[in-house]
This record gives sequence, structure tokens and C-alpha cells, in this order.
Amino acid sequence: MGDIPLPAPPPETQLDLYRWMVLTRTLDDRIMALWKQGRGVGGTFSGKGHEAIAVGAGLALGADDVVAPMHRDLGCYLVRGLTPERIVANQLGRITGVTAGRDANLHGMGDLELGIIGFVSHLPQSMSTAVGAAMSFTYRGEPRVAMAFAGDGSSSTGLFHEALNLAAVQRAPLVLVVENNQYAYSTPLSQQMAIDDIADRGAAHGVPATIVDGNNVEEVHSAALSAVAKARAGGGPTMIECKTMRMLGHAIHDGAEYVPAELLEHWRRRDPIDRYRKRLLKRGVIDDEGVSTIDKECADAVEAAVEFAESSEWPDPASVERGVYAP
Ligand SMILES: Cc1ncc(C[n+]2csc(CCOP(=O)(O)OP(=O)(O)O)c2C)c(N)n1
Ligand SMILES: [Mg+2]
Repeated sequence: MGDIPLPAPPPETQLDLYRWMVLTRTLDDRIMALWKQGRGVGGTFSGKGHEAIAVGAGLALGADDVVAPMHRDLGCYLVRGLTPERIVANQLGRITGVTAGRDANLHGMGDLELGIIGFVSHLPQSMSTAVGAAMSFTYRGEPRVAMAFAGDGSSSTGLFHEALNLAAVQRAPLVLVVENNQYAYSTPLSQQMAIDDIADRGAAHGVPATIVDGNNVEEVHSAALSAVAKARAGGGPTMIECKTMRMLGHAIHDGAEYVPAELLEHWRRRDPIDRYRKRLLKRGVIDDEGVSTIDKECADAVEAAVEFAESSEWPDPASVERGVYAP
């Protein structure tokens, strides 16, 4: 992890990775602020600290691939083409949101036209759906790949192991991105597994696993590109364990007082966006003016999305049964 310096991707890719991460953080911060102002509905989750994983992995997919992101993967929904407008409207429970007001956060948020499998609340249910999608690509002889995200806590459930085992046996074109953010709700890693690396769980099923610094976007992106290329070429599934930290509570209601302050401080110094900005400035890929321009573009895009969402209608209560039962 981080021992061998990677060759830098082309400058356009570097700027893309950076821009998407800034948009993700700006949108995430704004959503949290809306809730603190009492303008949100229900609960909401922050993916602060996960931007390099969601963006770095999401951008490794091709247009025809599918992905099953989770509740910390705002950046992945964005890079797949879900607009900030549709995302904020979904968060605020409006008719113009992705679930048309059925769910007021990231649960259920998906759009198969964009290759996004809707996020199922039961963890890690979306992962088994992605394995099924990957198997269907093989049956149809389509050179497509499915990517799934799973957390450290999710990796301790039975379904995680069943799905991973099936993917291995079927040599399914699956890329599994494990977001090891040290906590599952208030449970630290040490209280839910007796191993240091979740990658060992890949080995248990015959799935090669690599460990990357989840706060280094180029490391995540490079590992994801290799895993996607391998899966597409018929090489079977790969797990990528991304070590990171959940920088806020489990959800907006949770102040995470149980997380040691020093641990958060350690990871705050490794913030994926601050680190990458410094790197790009040092490489001369961007200058201070370029940084300000990206900040402003992202802030404007997010404000436009909030305006759009807040001026959208609420769903009609008479439509409550729509989408609940199969016809
Ligand atoms: C089957 C199931 N059990 C419990 C929950 C409640 N729950 C939601 S998120 C979560 C913790 C998940 O931890 P992890 O997989 O590490 O993801 P993180 O939230 O840390 O990103 C729990 C217990 C759930 N959604 N599904
Ligand atoms: Mg976790």
C-alpha cells in the first residue's frame, strides 16, 4: 500500500479525479447543512473521507458497466451521471428525485439507464445483486463488468461471503470495493473481526485482493482500472480493500462521540482532497486560480441543485402504492 510510487495518470485524468472529488465534498457538506437547518426529511449520511474511493473506483468503469454504490458513495453516483439536481431532490423527498419521493436519502437511489443498481438498505444486499448482474454478463457473452461496494461491517455478514464465494466459483466479472472505514455504526473493527485486513476474506474464497490507501485517489483508481480490465478479459473477480476513515457519525443523528479524537485527527491530516490538491499544485497540473475556479463551479452547481430541489413538488399521496408492488 503506497510503497511503490505509481506513474501519474494523464493531466486530464488528474483534473477529472480532483474535480469530481470537490463536487462530491461540496454536495455532501451542503446536504449536511440542509439537515442542520431543518430543511431535510428523515435522516441522511455523509461520505466525508470516502471521496477518493467513490470517485477513483467509479471512474474506472466503462459506460456499459454497472455499479452498486452504498450510502458513502455520493461521488460514484455523480460520476455515473446522476445530476446534483436529482440527488438533492431525492434527499429532500421531492417528486423530481431519483426515487420520486419514495425514499429521502440514498437508499433506493439507482438508475439502470446510467448503470447504477439501486441501493438496497439491507447490507450488503446490493453486492449480491451486482454478482447476479456480473454472472448475467458472462451468460450473455457481453464484455461488461459489475462493481459492488461493501463496508467493513457488511463484510462480516453471511451474505457477503455467500456472494463472494459464488462470484469466485463462477469467475464472475466482479470488482468488489471494500470500504474499510474502521467503524460499523459505533462498532470498531477490533470488536467485529479478529483479522487486520479484510483482504484476507477474499483469500478465503479464492478471490485475489489488493489493499490500497483509500485516501489516495490515484491508488484507488489505478487498482480499480486493473481489476476492471482483468474482469472484462475473463479473469474473474477481484477485491480491493480501501483503508479509510468515516470522518463523521454513522448518519446525521450520530455525533460519533465514541470515536477517539486522535484517530480522527490522524485521518484529517490525510484528507483525500487536501492531499490531492497539494499534489496537483506541486506537479503544476493546476494553479491557485484553477483551484478557485473548480471550487466556484462546484459551489454554483450545488446551489443550483438545492434551488431546483426546494422548488420541486412533493409526491402526491395518492401515488403512494406506485412502485411498491409488481404489476
Ligand atoms: C442487514 C442489515 N443489518 C443492519 C443494518 C443497519 N445498518 C445500516 S449501516 C450499518 C453499519 C454498516 O457498516 P459498514 O458496512 O462498515 O458501512 P459504513 O456505514 O461504515 O460505511 C448497519 C448496522 C442494515 N442496514 N442491514
Ligand atoms: Mg464501516
